[in-house]
Amino acid sequence: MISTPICDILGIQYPIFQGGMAWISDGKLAGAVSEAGGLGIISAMNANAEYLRGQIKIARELTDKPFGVNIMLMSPFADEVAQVVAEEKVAVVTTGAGNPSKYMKQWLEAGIKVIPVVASVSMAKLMQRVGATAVIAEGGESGGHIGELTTMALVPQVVSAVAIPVIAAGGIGDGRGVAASFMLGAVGVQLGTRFLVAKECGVHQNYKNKVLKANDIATMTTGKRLGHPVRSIKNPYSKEYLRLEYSGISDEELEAYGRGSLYRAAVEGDEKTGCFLAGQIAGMVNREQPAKEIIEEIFREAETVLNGATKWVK
Ligand code: TUI
Repeated sequence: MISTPICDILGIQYPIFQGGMAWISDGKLAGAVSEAGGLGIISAMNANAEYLRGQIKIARELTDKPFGVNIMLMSPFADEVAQVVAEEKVAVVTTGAGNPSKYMKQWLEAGIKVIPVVASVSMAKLMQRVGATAVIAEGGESGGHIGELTTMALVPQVVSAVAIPVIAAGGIGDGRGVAASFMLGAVGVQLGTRFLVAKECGVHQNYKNKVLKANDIATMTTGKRLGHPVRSIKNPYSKEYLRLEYSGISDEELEAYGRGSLYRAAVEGDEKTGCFLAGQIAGMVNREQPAKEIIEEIFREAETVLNGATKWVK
């Protein structure tokens, strides 16, 4: 069985995190993933303290094992949910879409292990300096808000630059990706899109079906003009967004067009006006499975790959 230092540091069985996906990763999904031996992560997304407290309670009812909360730093509620995780003494906090330095003291004093998502070497070094337990190096193959570098280029450069453990994310969908991540020097992986189709994931069925039907070239990026590139599945909404980006409309009008689009996709399943965030591995995902089965299948495959790692190399 595959085990790495991050398993001992966090008290988890498998070195796999379920990414915090806005409007998708709730207490039920995170609880199921943690109970199956991975690290489940609740997304605090753009919701308030009360929502987050409710989801933490749900996860705690499902498992006694550690789980995490992801704080999206662009959220207008970032300050209040940062306070909630400290009060609730959540085991792990991951952050995304920014620099969490201003919250570090508060979290470290509460005994929380902080594992920020980084998209560059400089941010990884800064996070090490301010006390992060580990970093998640996320390549632009991911769904949602993304950086510039690919996983293949980013992970080894971050591994060489910091002494803390590195988790690889972006473009990992199965055991081959997990094995490759270990080869790049990562101690673990974070997967979002693959867990989106977990049986325990309560996202709208239309969203799951979009991921299940996606092929390798089903995603595209929008939002570069506003400085926040986002990867989503091509649909009428994302194609119109891209057109508007280059149509000369104001930033405010463009932001107004984007508002509510994740909610419309994840909660309402609106195929025309929803923004279906997903990673490039959507094309590898073709069936719904319980979280436990996903994790076990991935690590069975990773072990097989690692044992035959020299198959093609004479
Ligand atoms: O955060 C994510 N993925 C997300 S957040 C999200 S919600 C959203 N809603 C509306 C618009 C945009 C997003 C959907 N998906 N992934 C983690 C991630 N963090 N990827 C890249 C980064 C990142 C980028 C820059 C982390 C740090 C960073 O630092 C820049 C700086 O200097 O502050």
